[in-house]
Amino acid sequence: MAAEHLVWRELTAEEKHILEVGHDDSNRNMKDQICFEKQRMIIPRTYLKFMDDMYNFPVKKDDIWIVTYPKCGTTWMQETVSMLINNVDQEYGKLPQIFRSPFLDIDTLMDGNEKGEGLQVPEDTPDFMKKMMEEFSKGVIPFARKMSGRRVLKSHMSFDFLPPNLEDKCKVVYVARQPKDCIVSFYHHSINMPLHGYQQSLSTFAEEMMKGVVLFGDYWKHLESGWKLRNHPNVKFIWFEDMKKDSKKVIEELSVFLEHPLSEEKVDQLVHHVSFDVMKLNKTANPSAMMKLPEEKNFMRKGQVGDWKNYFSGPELEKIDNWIEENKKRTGIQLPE
Ligand code: PPS
Repeated sequence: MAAEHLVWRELTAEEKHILEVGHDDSNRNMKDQICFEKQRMIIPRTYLKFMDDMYNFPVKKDDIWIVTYPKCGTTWMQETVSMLINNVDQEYGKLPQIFRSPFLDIDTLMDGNEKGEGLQVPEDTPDFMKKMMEEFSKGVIPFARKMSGRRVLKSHMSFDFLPPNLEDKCKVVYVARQPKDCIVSFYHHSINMPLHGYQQSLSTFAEEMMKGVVLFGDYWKHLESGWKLRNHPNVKFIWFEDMKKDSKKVIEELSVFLEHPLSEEKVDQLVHHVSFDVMKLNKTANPSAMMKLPEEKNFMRKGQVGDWKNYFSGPELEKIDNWIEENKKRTGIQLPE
């Protein structure tokens, strides 16, 4: 089945310019992007190769899809869910998270990336994992299709791009984060990750977020696609901020939602396992290890609520706040306190 509702256009001269000057040459996919206007999705052209396979991905009833706009708590949720449904088994947790919970869009970002930077297998990797990596490198979608057991799949694409009526077919967890922290986190990710090669200031990045001219497009369009489904019985809509406030409560709710009961002891173990400091040191859960990132570029940066206060003030803050207010009014979305 072709994804006929997914109509794309070339970027305008202004959009092209933003991406062209915004990125160095470390990943040409960041400069060569297209726009799906209706969804306000901006994505490397390479997505066109994977679009139909993604849309037609065979969903299983016991799948769990984690759908998020970037930097909203995806990795944290992937670790939580994949360990929850495996009874917080530490042996299972030794498998790198990318194998336990593959990122279905990763080939779009990496495809044809000549420098090949990104995921690297450490020398001491056991043979069975090298084999998994080999399979993974051939294509994440085929890899995910072949996964056995209950699958935990991650995507940053909004719902129009995912298998149709996904929420009727399996469980979906949508994680959202308030926009100012998302901007700050996304900016740092974009300058720190070799796959991105962003080279402008935070102020410029914030402007681009407000225009929706960043990888994975418009924050609000994406959030709206999850917000609309928040009352669906197969969808769990979770704020990053609520995970911070009471991670135990969220885990208990997830355990009910995913129909996977955990003892009180296991819940406590999981709360500990996914706490920021523990996850930061966990080489299989923190993507920094596989990317061989130096400490100052750690993927697990701060993990805080309200970090934006260290970056935005004055007229810039006013502009961002106006953007937020307008979009809240337009969409009816209620952000967390
Ligand atoms: S990505 O690259 O889009 O998948 O990033 P994503 O995982 O969605 O978001 C990364 C941010 O989440 C923070 N994080 C956590 N915060 C608190 N506790 C835990 N366990 C945790 N794990 C990840 C991570 O630090 C990024 O946020 P910032 O604000 O940049 O620190």
